[in-house]
Amino acid sequence: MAGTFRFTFGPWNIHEGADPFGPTVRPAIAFEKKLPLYRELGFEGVQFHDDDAVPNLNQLAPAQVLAAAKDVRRQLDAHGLTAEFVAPRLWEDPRTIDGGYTANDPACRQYAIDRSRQAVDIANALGTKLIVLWLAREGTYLREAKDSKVAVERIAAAIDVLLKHDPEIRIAIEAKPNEPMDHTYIPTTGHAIGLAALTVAPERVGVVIESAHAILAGLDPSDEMGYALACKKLWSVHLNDQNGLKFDEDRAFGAVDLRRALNQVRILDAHGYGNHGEWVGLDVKAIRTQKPEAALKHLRNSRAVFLRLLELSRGISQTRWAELVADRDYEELDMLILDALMGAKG
Ligand code: 3MF
Ligand code: MG
Repeated sequence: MAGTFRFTFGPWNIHEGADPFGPTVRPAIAFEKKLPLYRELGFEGVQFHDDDAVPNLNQLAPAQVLAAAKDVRRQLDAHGLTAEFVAPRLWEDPRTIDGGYTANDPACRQYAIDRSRQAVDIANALGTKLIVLWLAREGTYLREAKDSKVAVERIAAAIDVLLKHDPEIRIAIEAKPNEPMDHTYIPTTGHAIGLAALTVAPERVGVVIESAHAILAGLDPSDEMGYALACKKLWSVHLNDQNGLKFDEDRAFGAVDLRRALNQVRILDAHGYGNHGEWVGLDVKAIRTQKPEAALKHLRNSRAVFLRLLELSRGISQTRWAELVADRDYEELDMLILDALMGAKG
């Protein structure tokens, strides 16, 4: 069963270019100015952090937060856009400096839980039932600073609070092995799916897989996707690319390794990804050298590469492929794939 592909990105993917060693290099674009760009670029859905939808939400009363979120919903409707998910931003507030759900200070853990509960309310106002948890600071710089068993139990307990807060929401965990922390407690898809089993409603806890995060864990993103598909847990993807084990680059999809990108497209298409409403998220950033007027090309290119690889993948002779597998001639299969990637010989 072939897949159905509709695309999303988050407002943070139109980015001013700051990095840990230098300030912004492009002017900020207001959220209202970003929205019309989505359709122009071929995207139909928007991913949100809670404060992408409601800036400064910690300073607002709950009723004001909901009113602001409802206003964003009206803007989405006006542009023919859908909210894909809401993710609580649990890594910027001073109270999350030692982690959110795993912070050693109980008052800080409570802040993280309260803020996440509010993200669920924002998701409802935006019309989505999907919550994403990127567990950014749930880990350590110093192994001895936390107890890893207790930490995992605390993450599961926090997820339980959210699952009980709204019996209809589903939670997708976005695993990442490092950055900003040295090590995280939920580094891979397998860890995330294991964590689901510790919660009160495992069937409502799944994953979003980011290509770069899998690569940073030394894993192949398409195999991570296959694992999640086998477990019926692949509820979103964050496609991008990454040049080896260094900082999280969020390069355009396919920019580093086209074959690795092809295999991600192929596994999604082979198993009907998107036929139950799953979106293709592109978590990509323009490289810092890009001038302001040319700083959307990473989004355009990532989507275009996905669609070209889809066409390419579907064009490879399945008969020939099956013959080569049956014959265990993987060298010839290697060439079949490389030939497809290099285009027809002139
Ligand atoms: C970090 C990420 C995050 C998440 C986002 C939504 C800021 O490496 O990928 O982007 O994707 O928080 O879950
Ligand atoms: Mg991501």
